[in-house]
Amino acid sequence: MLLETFHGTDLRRVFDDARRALGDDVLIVRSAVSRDGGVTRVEVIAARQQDLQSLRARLEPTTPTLPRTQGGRGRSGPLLLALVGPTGAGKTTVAAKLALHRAVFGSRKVGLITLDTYRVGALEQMQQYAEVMNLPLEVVYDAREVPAAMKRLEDRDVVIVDTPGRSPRSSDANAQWQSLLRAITPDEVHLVLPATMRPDGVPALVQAMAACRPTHALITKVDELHDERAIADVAARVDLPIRWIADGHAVPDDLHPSRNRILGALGISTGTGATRAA
Ligand SMILES: Nc1nc2c(ncn2[C@@H]2O[C@H](COP(=O)(O)OP(=O)(O)OP(=O)(O)O)[C@@H](O)[C@H]2O)c(=O)[nH]1
Ligand SMILES: [Mg+2]
Repeated sequence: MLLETFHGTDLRRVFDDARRALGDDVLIVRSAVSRDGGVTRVEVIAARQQDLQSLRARLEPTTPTLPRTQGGRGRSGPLLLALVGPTGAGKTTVAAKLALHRAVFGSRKVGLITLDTYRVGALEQMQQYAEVMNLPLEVVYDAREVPAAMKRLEDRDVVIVDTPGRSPRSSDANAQWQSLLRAITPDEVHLVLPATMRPDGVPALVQAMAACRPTHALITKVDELHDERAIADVAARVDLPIRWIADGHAVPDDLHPSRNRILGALGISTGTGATRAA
């Protein structure tokens, strides 16, 4: 875990325990002293400075720049941003939030593609969003349809690509939509994962989604956490840059830049913020 909690009755001793467990670069994220029935109770939450720095370095403060010609590929046209992840993680809701949020792509022209033609109701959900948002939507069933769909969306600045949830049972279904995704050649692939998942399950999920070549992670359902610090444990395990987090059903308001929210949950704002255990 990124954050370790230490308990005791003496602050100095608990600091020492933290340093012994985490090494000399330990940072005290938070400490609390309370009196309970005449007994002093100390709780110290600590992390390795190196781990916090690597997390901080992955929290991207800005939205992507949208040149008409994408770097490296020499391709002109919209930025292609795909959302992948487990079933029910919040991909479609995030697609709508990204498309609509003024702080994300501002007044840029957004288009939508869905590859989710399997689940009953999935297409209707996306069509409803597209209609309400008044945005063009392309439904792609087959890789041969990709060029024509892209042609119809070529005047867009950004195209957000929604995908079906990863089915742990049907590798055929996964292979099918993943080959459509490869035909689209997205610039960014955000792995959408719920903050409520077990942090130690994150590496296996990243591995399972490797065929989609995720470039970023996007953590949803932060509102469902009992303790918002748990977001940092999921974020620390994913080892991908994180630009946004989502914390509710409301489209588009419940979408936020990751940086202040995750560092804020850790009680760290600017600078290192935390205290070195002296
Ligand atoms: N509490 C909470 N619920 C969310 C959040 N984002 C999405 N949801 C809810 O989670 C459920 C699933 O959301 P979808 O956007 O359909 O998830 P999905 O990943 O597209 O699901 P599939 O397409 O079935 O894989 C819906 O009830 C959403 O309203 C969030 O940040 N917080
Ligand atoms: Mg969906």
